[in-house]
Amino acid sequence: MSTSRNREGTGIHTSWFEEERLMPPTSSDQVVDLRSDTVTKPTPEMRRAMAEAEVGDDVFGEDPTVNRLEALAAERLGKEAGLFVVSGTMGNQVSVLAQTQRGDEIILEEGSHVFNFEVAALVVLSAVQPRTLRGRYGILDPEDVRRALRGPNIHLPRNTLVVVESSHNRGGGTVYPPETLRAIRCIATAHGMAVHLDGARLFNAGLATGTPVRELAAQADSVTFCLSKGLGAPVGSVVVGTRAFIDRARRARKMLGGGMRQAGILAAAGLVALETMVDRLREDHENARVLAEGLAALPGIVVDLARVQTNIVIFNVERRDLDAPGLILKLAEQGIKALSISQDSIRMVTHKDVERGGILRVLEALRTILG
Ligand code: TLP
Repeated sequence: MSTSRNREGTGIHTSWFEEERLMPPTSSDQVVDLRSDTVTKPTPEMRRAMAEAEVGDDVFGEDPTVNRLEALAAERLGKEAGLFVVSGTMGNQVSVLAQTQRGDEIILEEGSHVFNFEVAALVVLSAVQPRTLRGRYGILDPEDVRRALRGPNIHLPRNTLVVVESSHNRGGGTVYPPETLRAIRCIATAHGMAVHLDGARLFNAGLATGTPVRELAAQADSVTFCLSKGLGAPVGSVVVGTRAFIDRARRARKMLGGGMRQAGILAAAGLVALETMVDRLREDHENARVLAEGLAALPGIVVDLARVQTNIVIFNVERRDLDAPGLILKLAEQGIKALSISQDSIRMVTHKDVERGGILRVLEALRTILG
């Protein structure tokens, strides 16, 4: 396995870097790239907005475009204030830093991004103890959260934070029903705990549940959402919460080296993302459904259609002659990119830069490969 290229593993299984090295070169206009919605390119309108952005030094609070983005994000999510950060990872980690003390225990789902894919930052930066619970396709049962709570006892860590993720990446893009989020919030509040919502794909979750994002956000004290995934901006995420929380998160961002200067160039694209790209996520969900239904009809492919709720499709390869990494390589020969996330499962993520025709091409290629 190549470790030098191992920059952004998305699972326990990392051989996809090796797969990618073995992939034949294809010109980019022929490629259907379903590895992630992070591969989306900025739109012409974003590039124009970036070129024309009014800027200032954001560490002095003087970048008008960043200030506008933070205010708009807070307003959309019904919170007091926002903070522009470089990534979803930074958003989650400053949120944990701002809401915990060393030695606290935080509760989160065992497949969550914060626990699995943020380079153990929880332990390194916040020095908190993660207590993982098994959810159903990533979605926690509020009763499990209640049962996991510890009482006041000198021997025990303090429970101060619950982290939920919606949509849930490793769950396969599954979303929290609003009433489940509400129940978790009630339990947390009753025990003096905060809730952080990793809403990297919060707008997907909003569409899928038919719930305004501010109602989902209302069930959390802090929320991170990404501009650079399905919404198509080149860089950035926003954290929102109370003004006091954002003040602490801003200090944490500075400590991590995330204080940016004329960041309005990036925030300008984020504003376009937030203002114009949310509703079209619907198309990504429709494409994911077409993809999943097509996959379900293929020999040796197993996909749980109930799990396909947004723009992520995770399916299993159950054949003697081919495993998931092998299938990835065969797809790559036809200019189709996806990720194997274990020896027998593959993740495909739909997004704005793959239209329906691309999805049909993937299904056609799979039909040929799988016979
Ligand atoms: N997810 C990426 C990879 O890092 C796995 C992807 O391709 O799906 N929360 C969730 C739920 C995420 O899915 C991600 C990124 C993040 C946080 C982190 O965002 P970034 O990559 O901006 O740090």
